[in-house]
Amino acid sequence: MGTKFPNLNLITDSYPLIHLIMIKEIKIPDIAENVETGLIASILVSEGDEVTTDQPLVEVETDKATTEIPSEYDGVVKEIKVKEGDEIKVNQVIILLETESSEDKSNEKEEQDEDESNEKEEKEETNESTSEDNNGDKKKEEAKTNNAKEVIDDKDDRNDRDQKDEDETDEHKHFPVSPLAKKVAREHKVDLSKVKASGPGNRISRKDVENYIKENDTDSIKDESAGNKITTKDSSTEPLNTIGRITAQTMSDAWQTIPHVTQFDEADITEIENFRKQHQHKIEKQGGKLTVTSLLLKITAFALQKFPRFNASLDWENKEIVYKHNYNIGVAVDTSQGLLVPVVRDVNRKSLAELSLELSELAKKARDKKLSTDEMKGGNFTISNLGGIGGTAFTPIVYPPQVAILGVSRAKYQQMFKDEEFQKRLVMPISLSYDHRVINGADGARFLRWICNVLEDPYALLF
Ligand code: CAO
Repeated sequence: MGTKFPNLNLITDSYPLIHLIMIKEIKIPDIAENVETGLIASILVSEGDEVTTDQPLVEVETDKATTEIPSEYDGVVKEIKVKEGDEIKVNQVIILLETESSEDKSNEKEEQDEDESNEKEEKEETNESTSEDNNGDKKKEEAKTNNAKEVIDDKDDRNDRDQKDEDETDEHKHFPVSPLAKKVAREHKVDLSKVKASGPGNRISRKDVENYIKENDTDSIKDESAGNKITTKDSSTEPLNTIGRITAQTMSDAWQTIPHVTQFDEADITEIENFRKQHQHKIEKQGGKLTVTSLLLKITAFALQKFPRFNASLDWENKEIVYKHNYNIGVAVDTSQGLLVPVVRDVNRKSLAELSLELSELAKKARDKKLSTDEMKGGNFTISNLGGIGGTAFTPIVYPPQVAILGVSRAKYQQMFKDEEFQKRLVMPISLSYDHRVINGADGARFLRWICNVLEDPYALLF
């Protein structure tokens, strides 16, 4: 990996290659299967830092994991082309690293000797040039002197850099410091000379700096257990993770572009709950769980076939409604990382048992951060069931380019007047948010009532 731009310092006939600096590109590698993008979670080095092969340069966060991107070379960080929070793609160049060619490295001593002898030669030649008045020779000498000057300039550059490095090393002369520790120390204005090192070779690690901050009760601490949470006396901040950012962006776009209406209804699910309990063990034997959500998946697929406008998207540019001919339904899953919406494909073609197993698997995968991007693509409609948590009603936001979403709240036993008497019935509140550009109120109410009717009396499906 890495394209080379030779940065010529001196190549002439009379002077051998003295110092060849290469610029290497550090790119985002293939992080994981199906992962094309991520976020720069943190930058672990600064421009001008000297780095070694395998030293972590940046931390990249994807919806699956946080990964360190190591350096592939020894060198000096010339340019950092990204900043924390930037979205990056596989193969994107993130850092330019200045490296010396390998011959130079192995011949460092030789190079030093060469430098010295060049200087000597330069001196001799300059002396000689004063005694010679031959024009041709003079030109040659001038050329040599210019070349020699390049050597000196180059050496000066290096000396400058070496001096700068030395200053930095000087600062931490007796205590080597990891780049991450430097970064945290910089952020919290910690004097590294006061930090006790615990790493091998007395190296100060990030943990050492954080321990120092905690012990000394400085006004802010970085709490690793809570991600990158920064707590001060008065407030705390935590950068959004990838899922958080994507969700925030999607929700904000949806809220700004889709005129939402939410319709509420409730379904008496007493009978279907009895059915669920009766057949639960069959699905459990196969490793899945027959739940309200899997029943709703099946019923919703029927509803989408009956009401095709809900299985569509709006092509606003061409002022068209695009009807989908497959029945792929997303299910909102609450995970420790945030909201994920895996998609169950071809729901209409699958049995209730298959759907229950698939939903259990997808929800587990989502919580284990094992979902692929493909498994979250292509949904035409979404179900969000918050009933396992609680609540009486809510207004879910439509997930673009879809046009509607079902919100399910907690079923509760209620007294209901039915068949000329009060009965104890299990009643589940359901809401439907829809894009009012595509769906009108009457259609919304009809769609939701149809689902409630089927939940109340699944035999209605036979008609
Ligand atoms: N009313 C009452 N109880 C309900 C219920 C409801 N609407 N929905 C689920 N439950 C019960 C289940 O019966 C189960 O009870 P038992 O443990 O006694 O069997 C319990 O709650 C947990 O259900 P579950 O989560 O195992 O199964 P599920 O298929 O119903 O839900 C899933 C799966 C993935 C939808 C759910 O786990 C989840 O993550 N929900 C959160 C969705 C979310 O975050 N939405 C917000 C998105 S923003 O719009």
